[in-house]
Amino acid sequence: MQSKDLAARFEAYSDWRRRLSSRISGLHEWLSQQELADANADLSIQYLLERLHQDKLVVAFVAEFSRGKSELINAIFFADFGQRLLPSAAGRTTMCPTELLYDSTRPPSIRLLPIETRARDGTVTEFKNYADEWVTLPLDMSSADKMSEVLSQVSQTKRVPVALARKYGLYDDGDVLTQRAHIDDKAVDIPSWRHAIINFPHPLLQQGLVILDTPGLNAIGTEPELTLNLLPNAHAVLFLLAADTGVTKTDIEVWREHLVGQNPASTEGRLVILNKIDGLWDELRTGQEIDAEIARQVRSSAELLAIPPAQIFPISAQKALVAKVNGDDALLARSRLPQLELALSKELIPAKRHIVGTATKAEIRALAASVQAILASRVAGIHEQLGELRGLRGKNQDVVEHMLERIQQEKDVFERGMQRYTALRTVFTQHSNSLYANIGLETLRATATNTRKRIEASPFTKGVRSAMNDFFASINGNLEKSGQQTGEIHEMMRAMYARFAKEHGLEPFAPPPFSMLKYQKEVERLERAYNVHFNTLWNMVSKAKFTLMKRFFETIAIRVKHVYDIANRDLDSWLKTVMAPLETQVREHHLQLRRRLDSVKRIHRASDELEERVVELEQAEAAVGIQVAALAREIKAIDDVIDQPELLPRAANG
Ligand SMILES: Nc1nc2c(ncn2[C@@H]2O[C@H](COP(=O)(O)OP(=O)(O)OP(=O)(O)O)[C@@H](O)[C@H]2O)c(=O)[nH]1
Ligand SMILES: [Mg+2]
Repeated sequence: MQSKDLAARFEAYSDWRRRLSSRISGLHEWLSQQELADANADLSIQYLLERLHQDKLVVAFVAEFSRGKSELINAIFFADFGQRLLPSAAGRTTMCPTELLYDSTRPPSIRLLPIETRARDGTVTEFKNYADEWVTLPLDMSSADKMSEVLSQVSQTKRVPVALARKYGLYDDGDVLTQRAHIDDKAVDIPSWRHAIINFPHPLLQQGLVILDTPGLNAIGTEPELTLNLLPNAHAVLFLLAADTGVTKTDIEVWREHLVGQNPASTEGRLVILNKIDGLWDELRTGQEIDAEIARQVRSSAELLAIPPAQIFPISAQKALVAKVNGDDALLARSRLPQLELALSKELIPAKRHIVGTATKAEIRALAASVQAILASRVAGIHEQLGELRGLRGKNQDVVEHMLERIQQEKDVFERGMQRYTALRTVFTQHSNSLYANIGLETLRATATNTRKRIEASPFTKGVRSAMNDFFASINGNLEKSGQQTGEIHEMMRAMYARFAKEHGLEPFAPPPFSMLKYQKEVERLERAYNVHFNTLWNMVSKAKFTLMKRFFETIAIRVKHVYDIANRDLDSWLKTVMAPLETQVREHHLQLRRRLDSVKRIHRASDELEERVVELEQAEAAVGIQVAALAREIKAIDDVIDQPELLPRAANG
C-alpha cells in the first residue's frame, strides 16, 4: 500500500545510516589495532558517528489557522491509533508550536513551556536546557483516549488582564494578535503554553523524524524561535491552503514571510497542499466535473503563489484520516493523500541520503589520505634503508664507518631543524589564540550585551535599528578578520611543509585552506530575516513592541552563537588537520633516522648482522604493503554502503 511508502523509505534510510556507522566503526577499530589512529582521526570519526546517529529529518507544517495542519499530521502519521490524536477543530486550535519527536532517554510525555516565560529573557532553545522550566505530563500509550486528552493541552488558553498580555508581547491595541480571543476591555484569552514537545515512540519518530506543527499566522510572527530557527532549518515545509476559503490575503502573507521570504529562488523542500477538496465532492456533479474543478483551483492557487501547478497537492486530510481509520481504500484513494505521501518520501529521503552520503565520503577520504601519507613515508624510509644496506654488501669497515658518520650528521641536522619546528609551534599557538579572541564566544557575549543595552536605551525605531545594524556589522567584521587570520596560518603552514619537504625529504603535503564562507552566509541569512521581520514586527504591535523586539534580538543572538559554536568546532578540527600531519611526519622521520643509525651501528659491530637486517626490513616492507591493501578495502567497504542503491524493505511493495 502506498501509505506505507514513507515509513518504508524512512526505515530503509535509518538502516542505511546504521550500516554506514558500523562500517566506519570497523575502520576505526582497524586503525586503532594498527596504531594508525592519531588524535585527529579519533576526533573526526567520533564527530562522524555522532552526526550519523543524531541525524534528524524535520518536517514542518505551516499555514493560517484552521487550514487542517493538525488534521493532516493525524492522517499521515497517527491514523493507526484509530482516532484524532492531535486536537483539530474549527477555529484556532493549536495554540503553540508543537514538536513531535522521540527521545529514548525519556518516557512518552508532553512537555510544555509556560507562556509566562515570555516575560523573561531566554529563548525557547535556551529553556530547552532547563527541565524544571517545563511542565511534563506522561502519555499513557495504552489508551488513545487518555493520550488525546493530554495532548489537548496544546490548545489550552487562559484569561489574563490586558496589561499582562501586553507584557508577554501577546496583546496589541490594534488588536491584531488577539482578534478572536478578545473578551472584554480588561481581559483577553492567551495561549497557556509557549511551546510543546511531544515525546512519542512512533516508529518514524524513533528513526529520527521530527514533526513540527505550528499555530496559525499571528502566533508565528510573535515567536521568533519559529521564524529564525525552526522553519529555516526544517528539511521540508508543508504549506497548507484550504479549498473552502481559497487563497486569502493572510495565506499569501504566511507564504511570503515564512516560505519564500528568505530565499525567493528556492522552493526546494517546500510542498504546497490544497486541503479540504472533499468540500468540492458535490453529488450532483460527475467525477470528471469535480476533477476539473479541483484542477482549476490548483491552477489559480499556483498562479497566486507564483509556483508551477505540479507543486500543489490537492487532498482531503479529514477524509484520509477517516479512510485510514476505517480501512476504506476507495475513500483513501479519493482523498489523494497517497500521492502526497509518495511525493514526500520520494523528494525528501533520497535528497537527505545524498547529502549525508557525500559529506561522509569527503571526510572518510580526508582521513584515509592522512593515513596513506604515513604509510607511504614508512615505505619510503624502508626503501632508503634497504638501498643503503644492500650497498654495504661486501664493503669493508671503513665504508660502514663512513656511512655511520653520514647518518649521524643527517640526524644532527634534522634535530637542529626541529628547533625551527618548535618555534613554529609557538607562533602557531599565538595565532590560534588571537583567532579565538576574535571569533570566541567571549567576544560575542560582549557584543551582544552591548547591543542589548542599546536596544533598551533607545525607544525609537532608528535607535533599535542602528543597534541591530551595528551588531551585524561587528559580527561580520569578526568573521572577516578571522578569515584573514586563518589565511595567514594557512600560508605559514604551507611554507613550513614545503621547507621540511625540501630540506629533509619529508612527504610534500598541502594543508587545506579554511573558508569562513559558510558562517558568513548563515549570518547573512539571519540579517536578511531580520530585515524582513523588523518592519512587520514593528508595525504589528505598539505597546508590546519592546518585549517583542528584545525577544527577537535574543533569538538572533542565540542563532549567531550557534554559528560561532560550529565555527569554533570546525576551527578546532582544522587547526588539528593542518598541524597533525607535520607532527606525525617529524616524529616518523626522527624515528627512522634513529632506526637507520641503530642498524648501521649493529652492522658496524658485527658484519654478519647485515643480511639479518636486510631480511627484517624486507619483512617490514611487506607488512606495510598489507596495511595499504587493508586500508583500501576498508574504504571501499564504506563507499559501497554509501553508493548502494536505496534498498526498500518489502513493506514498500506489499
Ligand atoms: N472538510 C474538511 N475539513 C477538514 C479537512 N481537514 C481539516 N478539516 C477541518 O478543519 C478544521 C481545522 O483543522 P485543524 O487541523 O485544526 O487546522 P489547523 O491548521 O491545525 O489549525 P490551527 O491549529 O488553529 O492553526 C477542523 O475542524 C478539521 O476537522 C478536510 O480535508 N476536509
Ligand atoms: Mg492545529
